[in-house]
Amino acid sequence: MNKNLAFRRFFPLFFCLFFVTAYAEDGSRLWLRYESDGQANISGTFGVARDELQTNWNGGPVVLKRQKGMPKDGYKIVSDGEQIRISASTDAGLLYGAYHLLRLQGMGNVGKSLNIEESPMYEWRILDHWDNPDGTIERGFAGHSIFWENPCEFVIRQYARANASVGINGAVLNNVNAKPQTLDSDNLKQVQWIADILRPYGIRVYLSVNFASPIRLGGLTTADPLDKDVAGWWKQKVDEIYRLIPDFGGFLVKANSEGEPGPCDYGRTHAEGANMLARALKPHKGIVMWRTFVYAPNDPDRAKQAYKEFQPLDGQFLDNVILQVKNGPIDFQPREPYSPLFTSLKSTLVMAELQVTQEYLGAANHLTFLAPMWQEFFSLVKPASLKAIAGVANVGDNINWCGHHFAQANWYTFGRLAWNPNLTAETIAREWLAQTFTTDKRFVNPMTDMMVSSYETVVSYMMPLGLHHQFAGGHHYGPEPWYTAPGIRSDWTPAYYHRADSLGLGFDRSSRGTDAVSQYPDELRDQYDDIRTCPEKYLTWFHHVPWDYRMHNGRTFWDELCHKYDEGVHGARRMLAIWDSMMPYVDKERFAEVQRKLRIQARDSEWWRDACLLYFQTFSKRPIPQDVEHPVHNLDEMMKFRIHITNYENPECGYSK
Ligand code: GCV
Repeated sequence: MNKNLAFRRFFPLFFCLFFVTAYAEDGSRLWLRYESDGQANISGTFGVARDELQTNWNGGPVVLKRQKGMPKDGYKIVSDGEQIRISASTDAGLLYGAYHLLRLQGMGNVGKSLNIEESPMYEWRILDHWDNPDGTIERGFAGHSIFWENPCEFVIRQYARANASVGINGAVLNNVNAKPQTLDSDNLKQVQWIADILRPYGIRVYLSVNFASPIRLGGLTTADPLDKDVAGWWKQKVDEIYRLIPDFGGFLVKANSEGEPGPCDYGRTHAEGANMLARALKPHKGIVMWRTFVYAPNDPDRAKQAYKEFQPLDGQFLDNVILQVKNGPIDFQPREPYSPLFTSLKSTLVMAELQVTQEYLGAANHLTFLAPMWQEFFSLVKPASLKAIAGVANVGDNINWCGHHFAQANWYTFGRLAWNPNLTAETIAREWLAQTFTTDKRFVNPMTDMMVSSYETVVSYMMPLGLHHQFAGGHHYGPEPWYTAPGIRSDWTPAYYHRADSLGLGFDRSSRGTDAVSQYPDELRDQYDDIRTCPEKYLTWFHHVPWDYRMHNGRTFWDELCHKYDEGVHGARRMLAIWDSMMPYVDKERFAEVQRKLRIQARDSEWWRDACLLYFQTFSKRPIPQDVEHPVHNLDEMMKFRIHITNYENPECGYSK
């Protein structure tokens, strides 16, 4: 058992013995840091909502009551100054109402009279865990899985509370790169055990499935979705699951992508594959979330491939299939325009897949608050056009759950936005800061600004002006714009994306290039197609930009690129400086841990700037402008710089030349 998990497993014991009056501020309580004497006067419906309030509410009497006719998961909170009434038509609604009240308490903001009515934008608000059966987590930066290999009931219950407190109501328990053993009868018993813990918190479980399971688990000779035996095998498997877990949510499928099996192996379409599973799930009200993250070589531009594969299938999916589309057309890059599938699938249910874990945004070392990124997405993809929301989780068995205290904010944000995508980044940051640290304005105000600007800072020092996929080979943490390897597919190398040459930088996806712009609605197509109207944040995404191209601010493109990188570095240092000045308001454990990470981030930002600018300078052959800080490394040094992939948590020990 690893150290973290051992601690967690025995945490309740430690808690009772040592920490009744005071305990280390290790982040394990997340934003649920209620302080109460447990003497609240709570009446009405029994259940978790009542327990939560009984234990954690500090105010006057609260009555919980069932009321018919309210929207699913919705609630009302009304108070006349004497008594607070929470009403909802379901237990889950009452629980969400209870957490709303506790949130107000945590923010020091309950007020005398309340009149609140809420219901979620989406019926499905799901965390996808990329957890493997051996307990490792793909792209996880916070230790091991809380579900597989020595799971602990106490931890899973705390996880459920955290999710319910922000309205998350589903969890896919395993990696989309799914092993057939997921559906093994023994494994399903463990899934049942987890489902039983999560259920009282309104959370349903889902599984990622391997499309070749009928062969690899069931002993059939084919997994062809049109084969009767194959469909029969899935039906039996689904029936077995529902006997154990009557409210099982359904399947998530990664098919014909990055080597995973799928219907195309048998000459069938994604729709035929998804519908076969959907038929098995339908009698139980289960759903299929079918991912569109495919990049088959049907077009030389990877950004166009998923659209070309799925758009022609629009209208062919059954009504319990939801296509799960990553926010951008490539792969969770620091900044991408939205995937054009969102605006082109008119007769198919679609959900957005966001990445909470910071695979491409500094892992658990960089403070990157993701709310502004997701807001940017929602500014173009209308929330109402989506059926559901999924987020790739950043949760592991690390004592602070996410590896970085501020990465907890992204988990929190995912839930809050899945409930209400119109919330602003500022509102969410304020809520989270006040509940997680202190309500003191001298802390909350500067830290809100810092969090909200962190995303732009990170994009600036990593990949400004539309750059994407400039990561090192073997991991997605540091820069290696020069990276290549013998025999590697070209779209796994940075040069495929940056296309630097003596003329300029960027991928020409305009109508003169790959014409990816034509996958967008006319108005956006025209805007992106013209280098003068294309938003500068997407410039090298859509255009091969001449080094001397004049930017809106009058600088040449090369000079602007240098300025952007430099702004990023200065932004990272400013974050450290702001945090340093927060010392009076933060406990010393979390202060020191965040400070250590912000120092890593500031150093990494220089690494990004120096590596990228020095490398691109070999093409631009232009001087770095005098008014920006000049690289402090040499390119040949940068090219020898390596980080051991196992050492993200402590990269300064992992660096080698
Ligand atoms: C789960 C990217 C990641 C992979 C991930 C894949 C996906 O390629 O690097 O780790 O696999 O996306 O979303 O399926």
